[in-house]
Amino acid sequence: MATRTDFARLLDEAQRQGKPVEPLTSFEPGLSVADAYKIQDELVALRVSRGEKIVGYKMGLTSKAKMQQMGVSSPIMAILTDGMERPCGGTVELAGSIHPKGEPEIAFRLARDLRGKVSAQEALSACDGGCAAIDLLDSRYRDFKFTLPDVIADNASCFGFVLGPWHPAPSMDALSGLAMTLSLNGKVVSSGSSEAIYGHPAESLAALCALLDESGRFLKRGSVVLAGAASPAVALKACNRVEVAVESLGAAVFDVRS
Ligand code: OOG
Ligand code: MG
Repeated sequence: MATRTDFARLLDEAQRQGKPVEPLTSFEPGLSVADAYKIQDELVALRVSRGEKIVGYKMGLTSKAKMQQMGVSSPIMAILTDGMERPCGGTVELAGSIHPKGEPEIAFRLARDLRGKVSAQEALSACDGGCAAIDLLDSRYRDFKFTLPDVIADNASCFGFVLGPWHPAPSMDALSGLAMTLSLNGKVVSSGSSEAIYGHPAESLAALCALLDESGRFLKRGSVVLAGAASPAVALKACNRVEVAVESLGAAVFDVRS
């Protein structure tokens, strides 16, 4: 029987070689959510052992649009490392990825440690910035198909992320009902509203804090958090420029190296 370490290595190799694998639940149908989070930790530990640093977290499947798109109906969290960040305005190499997608998101930056069960307002007041962000996904599973434990183990399909310029501490009101778009080569291909993210992106931040607390973790000062996509992810095929714009929070953009 495969161990958690075997599964983490399988996903790590799939990512490094750009070759898809079968979902872990096809080998282990009883794989639990708790076990999947332990595999996620081991998967990220392999990156850390290669010199990457944990810089924050992301929430996923926080909007109805995403849950419907992926057929998974529960929000999840994943771990972000510095090796995943790509500079805004820079060029991203997509060769070597399996089936990359982009999503329109909002990111937060923590000005102080935040721990335990907090309200959305409390969570937001611990932040000193918000920005438009692109979540770059690349499921390690064949055809981007998975169940809840599979996608958790695969660190919520994390491939990379791009942060736009930070805007000073946004208020609850200032973050509700913001139009969010993702454009490929200047054409809008996915759009939604910030309230599609868990009702409000700061609710997603508070939910993350509660999830981390379950395993004795917390959000450290300086951490970056992606709150989840407001609208469906889009395949990054045959495109040169990817841009996410969020009303009053500016834009994050990158060019694709082909
Ligand atoms: C899982 C990651 C979901 C989001 O923002 O909903 C996610 C996936 O769809 O592959 O990042
Ligand atoms: Mg996302």
